[in-house]
Amino acid sequence: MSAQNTGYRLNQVASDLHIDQFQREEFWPAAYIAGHARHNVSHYLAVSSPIDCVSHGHLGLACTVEVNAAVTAAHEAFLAWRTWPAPKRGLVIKAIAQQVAAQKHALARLIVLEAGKIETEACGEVQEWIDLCDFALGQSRQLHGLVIASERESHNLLEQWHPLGVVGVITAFNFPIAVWAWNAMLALICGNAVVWKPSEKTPLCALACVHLVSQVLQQHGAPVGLLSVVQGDATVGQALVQNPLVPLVSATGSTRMGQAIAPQVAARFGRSLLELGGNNALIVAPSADLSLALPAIVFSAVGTCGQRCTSLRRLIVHHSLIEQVCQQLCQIYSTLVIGDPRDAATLVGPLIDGIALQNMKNKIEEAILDGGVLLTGGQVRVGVPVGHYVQPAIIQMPRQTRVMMEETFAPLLFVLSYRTLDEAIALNNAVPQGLSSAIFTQDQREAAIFISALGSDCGLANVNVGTSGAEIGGAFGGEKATGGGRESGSDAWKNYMRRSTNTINYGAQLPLAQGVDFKIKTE
Ligand code: UN1
Repeated sequence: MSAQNTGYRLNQVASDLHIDQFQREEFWPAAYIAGHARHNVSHYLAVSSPIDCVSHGHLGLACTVEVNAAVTAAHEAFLAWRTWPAPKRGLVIKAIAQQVAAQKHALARLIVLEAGKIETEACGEVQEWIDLCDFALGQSRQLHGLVIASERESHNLLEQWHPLGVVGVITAFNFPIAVWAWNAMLALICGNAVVWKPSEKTPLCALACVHLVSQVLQQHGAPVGLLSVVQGDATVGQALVQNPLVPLVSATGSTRMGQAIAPQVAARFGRSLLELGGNNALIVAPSADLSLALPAIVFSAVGTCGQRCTSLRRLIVHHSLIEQVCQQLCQIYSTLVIGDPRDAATLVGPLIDGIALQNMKNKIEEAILDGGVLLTGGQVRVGVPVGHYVQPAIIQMPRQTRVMMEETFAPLLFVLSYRTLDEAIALNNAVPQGLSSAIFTQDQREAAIFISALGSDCGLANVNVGTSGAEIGGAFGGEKATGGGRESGSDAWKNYMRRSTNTINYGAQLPLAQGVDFKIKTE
């Protein structure tokens, strides 16, 4: 464990971000609705950092009353906001980007303290928010519809996009800011309002974001009810999911969570946008450039302590290289600095909590019973600080067993060997999830097959790039048990709008489509 760190603490960062004003006698607000904090001192959770498990206050929990108040305020705000021309909305998003850039470092430090990720990754996460603002600003002048050739004379057939209303956003602890920002910045640019239920493990990141955005909204005369936060566990999410004034619920989290949410939203004919579990694989082909493949594998497998939905879980190596790759990976793993994420030298911070740690240990035991060989890691790191620190582990497996079918949200990498590309692709695709995948090869034929319809069945399929660390410009999401949603770049904005098809007759006749001749007597 490295010795030096700048030792910044929550009270200091909270004061840099001016959110300390919302704490009352050790209680953080249960909700922040239309610019006002709401407290609940009878129903709360302890707030602590995974770095040292020291409590720094209590988080009041919202109830259905607060959720419904936030949705009502958001709906009112939406009614006004949708009348703003999109490029004018873009100027508000531009100002948000400027504020985020000015507070980038403090926001990153809050992520470090709450999620336990290292500072460079936390800065990258805040950068995703800034990048998404830039993207949304450009999008504000490109919410294009279509003019379609009509089959009727003197007719126009148009397609327009309109905002939906209130978008409910549910996010996970591992990207406490970026994933909300992907959703919120696009939802806002499209003319919607947002009610956000963040993870109860990272409530202060949400408070900092909503405070920053609310100030910008106020400065621009935009309705401050456009963004509210309701804090709490699944019961709070449930109230959001069931509210009929929420036409779209965008949820990021486990497959189990998505399975609970989607039918409820569908039952009231709402839409869901799901970004659920991944179980990502990377293929190392015989021609792979290992000087690229090895660092990509390590970053994807141990970055964010293996707690990204895009983290690498399964490594599929050509049999001719397996010994060399395993040996070199073990050597690199032995150099990883594990410890306090505030230390500049640290590469692997803590797991989010004791449950995650126990889960990783259980999965290692199960894999060994399946015939797996633990090549390195898996030990709990004892020492100061008292967080849930673990050595990233690599297990060589004889075949793809049941334990490899589930997503273990921890730095646990399974290794398999393969002989033919078909076999490697079949292994890649043989899990329930379909988020991210990668191949390292210098053979163009192999690369092209991997990203073709006959190759990876995932939403993200990369060549000579690891499974994690996607840019915001592409559509982000995956297939199968990952939920099918696409967020962030490309045309993901369409998820936050409804399509209106308009047929306009500028002639003096009323021809019917498909040549229907419907003769009525008009005298
Ligand atoms: C997530 O883990 O939910 O591609 C999102 C990546 C990041 C986003 C991960 N840009 O790893």
